[in-house]
Amino acid sequence: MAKLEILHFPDPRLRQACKPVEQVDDELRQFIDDMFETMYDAPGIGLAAIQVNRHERLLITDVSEDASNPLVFINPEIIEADGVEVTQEGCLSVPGFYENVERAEHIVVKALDRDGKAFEMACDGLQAVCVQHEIDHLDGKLFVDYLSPLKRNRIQKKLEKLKKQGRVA
Ligand code: QAP
Ligand code: CO
Repeated sequence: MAKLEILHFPDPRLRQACKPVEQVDDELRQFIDDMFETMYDAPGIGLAAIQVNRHERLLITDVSEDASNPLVFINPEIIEADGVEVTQEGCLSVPGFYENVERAEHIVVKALDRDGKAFEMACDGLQAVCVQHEIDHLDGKLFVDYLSPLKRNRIQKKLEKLKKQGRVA
C-alpha cells in the first residue's frame, strides 16, 4: 500500500483526457488499493484516478461515516438521470474551498467493479453527487468550472498563494 500524490487545481494534468480501462488486473487492483489509502487518509469521500495522475476512467467513493462502503467504478457511464439538487461540494484537488453545485438528484450508473464485472447502481443523495463529481474529473472537469469566472479565479489565486507558502501539500 502506498499513499499517492494528489494534483491540485490549476494543474493542467487535471484537464487531460482519460482513456477507458482495458484490463482489470492485479496491477490495477493494487493501484485501486493505493487510491483508497490516499482517499481515506485525506480524508475524502471520492477520488478519480486522474487526481493522482493516472489518466484512465476509474474512480472510487465511500460516502459512509465509517469507511464501510468502499465502491469502485471502472469505465462508468450515467445511463439515467433526473431531478435537481444543490449540494456544497469540495474536492481533494481544490483543498480548503467549498461551493454549491447543481447536479441530478437521482442517477443510474453502469460500470465495472474491481473484478471487471459489470454492474448497475441507482444512486441518490451524496452518493449521486459524488459519482457525478468524480465522472466530471474523468472528462477533465472540476467543480469550480460551474462557478462564475470571478469566483473560480479567486480560488485559483488563493490556492496558488497557499501552495507558494507551502501551506498546501
Ligand atoms: C467530491 O470530495 C465531493 O477541501 C469528493 O481540505 C465532495 O472527498 C462530492 C476534501 C462533496 C460531493 C460532495 C476537501 C478534503 C475532500 C478539502 C472530497 C479538504 C480536505 C473532498
Ligand atoms: Co474532486
